[in-house]
Parts: sequence; C-alpha cells; structure tokens
Amino acid sequence: EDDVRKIRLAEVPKHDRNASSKWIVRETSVYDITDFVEQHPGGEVILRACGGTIDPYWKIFSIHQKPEVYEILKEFYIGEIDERDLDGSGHVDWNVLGAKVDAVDDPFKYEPERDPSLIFRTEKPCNAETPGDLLTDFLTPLKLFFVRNHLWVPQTHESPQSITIELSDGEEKTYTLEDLKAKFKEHTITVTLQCSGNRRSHMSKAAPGPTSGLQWDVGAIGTADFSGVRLRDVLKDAGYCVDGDCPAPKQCDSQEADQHVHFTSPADTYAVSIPLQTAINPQADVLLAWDMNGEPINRDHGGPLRAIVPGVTAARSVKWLGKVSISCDESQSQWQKRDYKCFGPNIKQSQVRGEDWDEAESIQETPVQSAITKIVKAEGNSQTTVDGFAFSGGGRRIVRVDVSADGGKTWKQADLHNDKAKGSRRWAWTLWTIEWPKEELKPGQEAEFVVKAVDDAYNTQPQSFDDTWNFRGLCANAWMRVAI
Ligand code: MTE
Ligand code: MO
Repeated sequence: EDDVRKIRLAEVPKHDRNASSKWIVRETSVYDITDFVEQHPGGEVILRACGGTIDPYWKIFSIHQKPEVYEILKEFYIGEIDERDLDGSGHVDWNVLGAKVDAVDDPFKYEPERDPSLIFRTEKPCNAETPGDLLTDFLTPLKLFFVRNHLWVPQTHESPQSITIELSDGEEKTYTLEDLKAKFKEHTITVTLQCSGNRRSHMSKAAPGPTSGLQWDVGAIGTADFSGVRLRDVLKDAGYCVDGDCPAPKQCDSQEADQHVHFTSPADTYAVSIPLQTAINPQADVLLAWDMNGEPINRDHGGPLRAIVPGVTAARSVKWLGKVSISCDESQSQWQKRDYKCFGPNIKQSQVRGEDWDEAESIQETPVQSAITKIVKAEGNSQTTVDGFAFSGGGRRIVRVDVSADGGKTWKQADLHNDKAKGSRRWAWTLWTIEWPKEELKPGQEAEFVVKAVDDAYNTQPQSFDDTWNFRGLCANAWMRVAI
C-alpha cells in the first residue's frame, strides 16, 4: 500500500523511553506506544524496549506471542521501516545503527529470594504484599515487608555505591556511602511506607467499576526504622544554602513557583521528584537511608542507598538511589507525569489527554487511611478481637479510630496502641484493637465491621468509594468494611 508511512531506522532511537513519543519496532513495523505504557499489564518494563526493537524481549517474555497481543499492538501502528534499512532477506538491518540487538539479557534473572507467605500480585516485576493478619507488629518484619518494583531488581554491582548531588547551577558533588557515614550525623526515623495503590481492589468494587493497576488488598504498606543522613545536611554540604544568609533563591520561569528535588535510580531507571521545600525542611526528616530495622537495606528494598520521604506516598522513596538533583520542574518521568495522579470519579482513562495529565497534581502527602487486618472470632462467650492500622500522610497523628459492627449505624472507639515512633513528626502508623462482646454481634445483612480513622487535622475517611473513585484506583481510603 502506497499510503503506508515509511520510517528511516535512524529515527527510531530518537523515540526512546525519555522521548515524549515512545516507539517500538516489531519485525519491520513501527508502533507509537506512548499512550499504551500505563496500560501495559507487565508495567513499565516495556520502556526498556522503546527506541528499538521489541523482538528480543518477546523471546524472553514469550506470553506476548499470541493474537490478542498483536491485536492490541495494531492500534498503535504508525508505519514501516524504510526498505533502504532492510537487509537482503527483508529484516531490519540494525547494524546500520551499530546496535547489537540480539544480546538482551533477561533483567529478571537475578531477583532476590522472597518469603513465600507474601501475596504475589505479579512475579516479574515482583509486586508482593503482606497478608493482613501478619501486619500486626508495629515494625514490620523485613522478610514480610511489601515489595513494589516497577521493573527488575538491579544486581549488586549495578546498584549505585555512591550518590551524586546536582545543584540548580549544574554543580555536582559525589559521596560514597562511607563518605555519608563519616561526614554527617546519622538519624533514625520510624516511617510507614504505603503504596498509592494500597486497597485498590476495594475501590475496584465500587459502582464506577474496576480500576487499573495491581489489585492490592490492605498489605501494600509497612513500617520500619530507617537510618541514614538527612538529605538537607547533604544538600547543604554540596553547596545549597539552607539557612543563615542565603542569596535569593533561583527564579524559575515555570509556572510552578517551587523548585523540585529529583531522585533517580540509574539501575532500574526509575525517577520521581518531591518539592524542594520538603527536602530542605529539617522537620520533614527526608533521609538518604542505608539501614532498615537495624540491618543494611536489602536488594528488594533499595539497598545500598534509598531515599526515604516520610508522610509522602511511597513512590517518592526511590530505591537504588544514585542521583539527587535540584530543578525548576518536576521530574519528567512516567512515574511523576503519567502515574500517581487522581482524576474525578466521572473521568475514564480514555478521556484523559496529554495536557490533562500535565495539569493534574502529583500525589505527595497522602490522605488519612485505616484498615482492618485481623479478626479473631469469639469462642463460647468470649469476645471477638478486631485489629488494624490507621495512618495519615504529612506527619499527622491519628487521634481516633471508630469501629462499627453493624455496617456503620453505631460506633465505638478502638484502643490505640501507644507505640513510640522516632522522628520530628508522626511518620508511622498507629495500630489499634477493639474487643467486641459476642452478644452484641447481630447476624443479618448489616453484620459488618467498619473502620474509619481521624487524624490531628480532623480529616477523616470518605464513607464510600462510589464518589471518590478514580480510574487508576489511587489513594483508596474509604471506610473499610468486612462482613462478620
Ligand atoms: N524505586 C525504584 N528505583 N524502583 C521502583 O520500582 N517503586 C516505588 C518506590 N521506589 C520503586 C522505587 C514504589 S511505587 C513504592 S510503593 C515503593 O518504592 C515500595 O518500596 P518497597 O518495595 O521497599 O516496599
Ligand atoms: Mo507504589
């Protein structure tokens, strides 16, 4: 057909993962998959192939070799590689670019071992949550701590052993882990990390319908003591003026008045940003951390060095951290610009245009949340014991937890455990327990335990998911209900 667009091979590498339009080549056909990336069931691994051919990856991830997949790909077809870039047998001549395409190694070959009691939502990449009834310790045991990997886990030698700080004028300074330990005061803070998608499966049952993403239950959350140095101290040492007589801050001409701090993992290519104000606030306790519950952070959780941003959605706590940079703009990555943003309950994913994504606010501090994790039923005349957690973003404490056993008609207050958390503010969850006398548990339609929490700003949780629904299933925090 004459109207097929012919594309020179040299164009293809310009459309890699960092380009605003991302292409892949399958055999001799070219596809613009920019809008497909966040729908890709296997996650952003697909970015790795952008600007080149998908063929060697599909040899590794052979589940792609079926008609349904070819059918999806068709939607994104934009043209054919120009004949001048094909070899004698009609194959794309990748040698033209000096690229070796047959040497793709399975990036998931070197995954660490994991505890089989985790609930695996996907294997490659590993996304595994803690079963609710194992979430009853204030500090989550490391082997049970949820794992949320967008991509593969870097091998030890691929993970950065030092961190480079880049200031807004481009000035750079690099610190090894030993430098950080020797030069700065060590801090330990108790932090709850919660994935923005925690409880997404609950939101998926709401009236507007299923949401896209990993269908987590209550366990994409965990709490640990993290030790490391304050990012603030390191920025200051690297030349950023944080207190005293500072020159006027650099003026950004972007619409956002604030500057941003980018965290980049060169190892798995993940990158996001947080407001600079958070990074330099001594009360915000942002850490470059190397220890988790007193042990060196293991590979799954981002060792040797990860960012810890307390009170903020866990997506900002970048693992295998190699670079921190100050910029006028938010990170341009997929995970900052095209993910972790909520739209109204009326909006479907297909309605969202590029500029809508740009305008929507990135999730940073998270709303008040609570969940029931364990119910131990009464035997004889004894009590039914209900356990759970409650947590709010931004360092806000939990001041009350209300529990109902009749679907939310009548309420009682749970006992809040008084576990002490380290840090300038309350970055950790509050565990709670309530005993319910057996004779007060009425069978019937409304026999349902319900929980909602209140934080110290008197924020509370929405009653239902029907009107707080968003198509990505993020910040799912409506009252949690469990049938008795
Ligand atoms: N950092 C890197 N480099 N790669 C990732 O895939 N996932 C993020 C964040 N940091 C991620 C990352 C997300 S979405 C979450 S919820 C947390 O890490 C999960 O941290 P954990 O696996 O230690 O529980
Ligand atoms: Mo996450």
